[in-house]
Amino acid sequence: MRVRTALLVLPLLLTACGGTGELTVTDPWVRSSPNGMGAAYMTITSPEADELVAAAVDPSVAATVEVHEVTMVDGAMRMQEVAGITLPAGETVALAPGGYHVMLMGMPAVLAPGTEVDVTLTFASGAEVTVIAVVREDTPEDGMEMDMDDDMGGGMEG
Ligand SMILES: [Cu+2]
Repeated sequence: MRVRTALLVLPLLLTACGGTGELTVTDPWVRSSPNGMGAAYMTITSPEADELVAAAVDPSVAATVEVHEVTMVDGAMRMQEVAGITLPAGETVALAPGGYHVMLMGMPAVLAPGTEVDVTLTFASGAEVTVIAVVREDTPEDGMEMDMDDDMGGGMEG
């Protein structure tokens, strides 16, 4: 007696997980200092080459929001506004203390650790992403005590 074995081959349904992935922002957090300044940090991965060009928060959190980088000038840490943060395709770019950050200025109140802040990020591609960043304990020793590159004295809005 012959046993016939029918081998059923199920075609694998490949899910569309290649192609255009999504821009992802992970681990967003905020530092809030008693001097009315703070910063938002996160890591960003863009599937295609893009650039973070602007950020925004509610005016009750900070009057002014800029995209900054920290540079060393004559051994001293300085920070300055940048036109944008380049995001090479598929690479993870970190905004972290001592490097790129979303600068928060003119903060009317120090935010307590655990406070959630909506941070809206605008990219050169036109994409806009809002993330919820959580305020962490302020740790002054890792880099907020810096000279501003240009004169901030007169221009602060109150
Ligand atoms: Cu800054």
